[in-house]
Amino acid sequence: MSLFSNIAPVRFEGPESSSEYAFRVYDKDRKVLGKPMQEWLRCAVCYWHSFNWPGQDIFGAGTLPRPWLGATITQAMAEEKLEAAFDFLSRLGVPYFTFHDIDAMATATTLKEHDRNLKAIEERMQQRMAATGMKLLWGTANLFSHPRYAGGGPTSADPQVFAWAAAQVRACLEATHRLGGENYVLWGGREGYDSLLNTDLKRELDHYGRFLSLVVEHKHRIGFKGTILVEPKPFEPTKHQYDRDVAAVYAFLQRYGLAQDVRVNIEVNHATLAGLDFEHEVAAALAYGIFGSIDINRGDPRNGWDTDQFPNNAQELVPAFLSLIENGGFSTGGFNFDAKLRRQSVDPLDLYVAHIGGIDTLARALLAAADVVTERKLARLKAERYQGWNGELGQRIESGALDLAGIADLATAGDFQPVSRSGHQELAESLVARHCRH
Ligand code: XUL
Ligand code: CO
Repeated sequence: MSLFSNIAPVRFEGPESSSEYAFRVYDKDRKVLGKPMQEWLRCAVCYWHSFNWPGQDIFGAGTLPRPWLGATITQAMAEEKLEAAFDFLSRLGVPYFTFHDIDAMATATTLKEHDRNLKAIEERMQQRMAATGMKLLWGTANLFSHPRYAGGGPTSADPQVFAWAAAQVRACLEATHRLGGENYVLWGGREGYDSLLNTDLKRELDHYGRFLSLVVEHKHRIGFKGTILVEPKPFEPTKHQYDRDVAAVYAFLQRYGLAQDVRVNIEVNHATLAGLDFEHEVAAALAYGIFGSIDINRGDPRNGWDTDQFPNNAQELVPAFLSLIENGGFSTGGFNFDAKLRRQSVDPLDLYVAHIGGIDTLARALLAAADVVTERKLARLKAERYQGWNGELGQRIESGALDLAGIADLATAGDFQPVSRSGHQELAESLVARHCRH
């Protein structure tokens, strides 16, 4: 029995269901474009917001009943939390979860204690995973909450802090590996600055590059086959985060020779905060060859901070789903609900309602995108728009057969007068909107 036991396992009941504790659209085995929904979505519940956050904000204390939390977490409290978490996960019926080292383990003050406590909870986790069939989408080390990380971890001005971060990541990467995790995430929590006046930007970037190279090296040394993911975010908590968006991360990875080894975990609201569309970040990551995974929590369009809300607008997710489908889905990634309840959502069942609504939203977006793809009109519209590039001129330019002067001479000699053609944006938007009916 746990706080989350007061509910039967959540099932698919279809759109006519009158229950708030059933899926209306998400039918895990239903085939969509040849693949079960569960495999398209690969949903994960995050440990931190769901089980390790009592609902405090910068103005007030925790509001949510989370009896296993306190200023210091003992092993017994960590185990109670684990039991409650796995009770929730197995009743919800998603295949994956995600965690930070310190979300799950007993509080530690030294590195020796840290390793010991992480190992102790890892063993319990392993047992619960075996018993429930739950899998780990990714693990990550928290390098931002403790005061030692106030100036960052790998980008700290103090090499001892860098070393602490290295020790935490080694332990968590190895634990993730033993738990069969499919990815390992590094969110640059405080890797950035509040003022350039006291910051050696070049040196910090070099340290960050060094750190990431060490992580990749260690991954290969221990035989971890999962993907290393960096999670872009433009600001908050720092004024400027080095991993500000997918393009910045790609430039960084190129600069430090890591573009083959590291991919991105894109979060919807981090894109919004960066002034970008979520679908832009997905499309850019795919174009650069670094698409990895998604944190599917949204922001509030009128708030400039990270509200971490559950998604509930399927239509606005369809463009990203179109890219995802074109990519054939995720490889090791998935949709992680890095989302939290509102502070007044004190009913333990609210956590179910939030995830059920979010998962159904993803299922709706998937079905709508699949309909758009099946109809093929949008694909034709795009293909026709670029058809000139399949002709002789386009092919000679794309293949590199012509230099700048060659192209200029052709244009001049041929007296090129390009004809205006419609981009059909309104039609493209209608083609998406009309399928949002699931
Ligand atoms: C913070 C955030 C993190 C990462 C994991 O904005 O998204 O929860 O996903 O550290
Ligand atoms: Co996140």
